[in-house]
Amino acid sequence: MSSSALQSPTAESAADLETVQAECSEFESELTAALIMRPRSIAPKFFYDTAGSRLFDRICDLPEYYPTRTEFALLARHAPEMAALMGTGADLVEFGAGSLTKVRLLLDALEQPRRFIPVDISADHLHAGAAMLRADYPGLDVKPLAADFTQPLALPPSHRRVGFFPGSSIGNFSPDEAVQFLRMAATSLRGGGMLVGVDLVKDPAVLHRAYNDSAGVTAAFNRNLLLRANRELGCDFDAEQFAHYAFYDPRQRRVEMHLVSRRRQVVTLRGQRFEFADGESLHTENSYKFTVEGFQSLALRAGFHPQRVWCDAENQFSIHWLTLPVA
Ligand code: AVJ
Repeated sequence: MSSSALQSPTAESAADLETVQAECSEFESELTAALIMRPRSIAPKFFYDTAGSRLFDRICDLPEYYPTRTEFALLARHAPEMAALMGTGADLVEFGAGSLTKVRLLLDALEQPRRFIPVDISADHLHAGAAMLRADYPGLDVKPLAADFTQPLALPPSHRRVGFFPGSSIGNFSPDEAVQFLRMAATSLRGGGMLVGVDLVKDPAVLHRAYNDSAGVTAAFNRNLLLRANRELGCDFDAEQFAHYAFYDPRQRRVEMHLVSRRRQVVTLRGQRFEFADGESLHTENSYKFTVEGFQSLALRAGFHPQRVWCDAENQFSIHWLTLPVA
């Protein structure tokens, strides 16, 4: 939340303030729960405070992190076809919009989307991106929604909506959660469809490098969760005393990220003390990888009709166009 937004309580900033406060207390209760349970784990959405969103943008530019540039190239190449399938005059809703770079390729190809509704949990980052987008697309009605897209969304009324869910963020969900999310998205997108970016199974060495970059940006992104807890909740994590550990498990088809305690240590959260044994882990993220058919069967379970899929020549990444019947 920027100070200027706090000083001018427009409807938008008042709603954001509520979101920030709700997220803050949700972070506190979820982190407390994570520290009590064994093994310890927390949802990856808590990575994305302003610092975390910035670190994620740096991940997207890393030479080892192939998903962003591969998906970007697919969008650049096929945007006209994608836009034709999405149709004209619909509201475009982006789930987990981040810095709003990829959607520009679609907006350039779409003839007059009525409205663009980027949804992101990171309010500051979202509004900064929305302001830049408005400057570049003066005719477009940009209505950012600072919200957790895993929860039901209060979207403005519309006769037809199409969704955009790039980046393989869907991989953060377990397969059952992914179906749940898709079902929820389907209720908002009836009669329309959704374009979904999905990372594919591949050589584990390539996956390993993507989550263990040599510049240490992914490690910093992972540790930012602890620094965020220090900033927002007054915790006393010594982030350097937690190792970034990321590996691909081919049996579950997922990359797991952990923060592993380098020694026995005690941390405090709102006066409660929690001990980490030497080598004890806090599991911070799963990033599932899919086959094209595997993703299509999840989409089918949620009521979507897989219509078209685009993959790069090396089959690293896929983008799926899924449609929804009216009723
Ligand atoms: C935003 C969930 C798609 O899983 O690749 C990147 C997040 N984590 N590097 C991913 C992430 C570590 C990213 N997603």
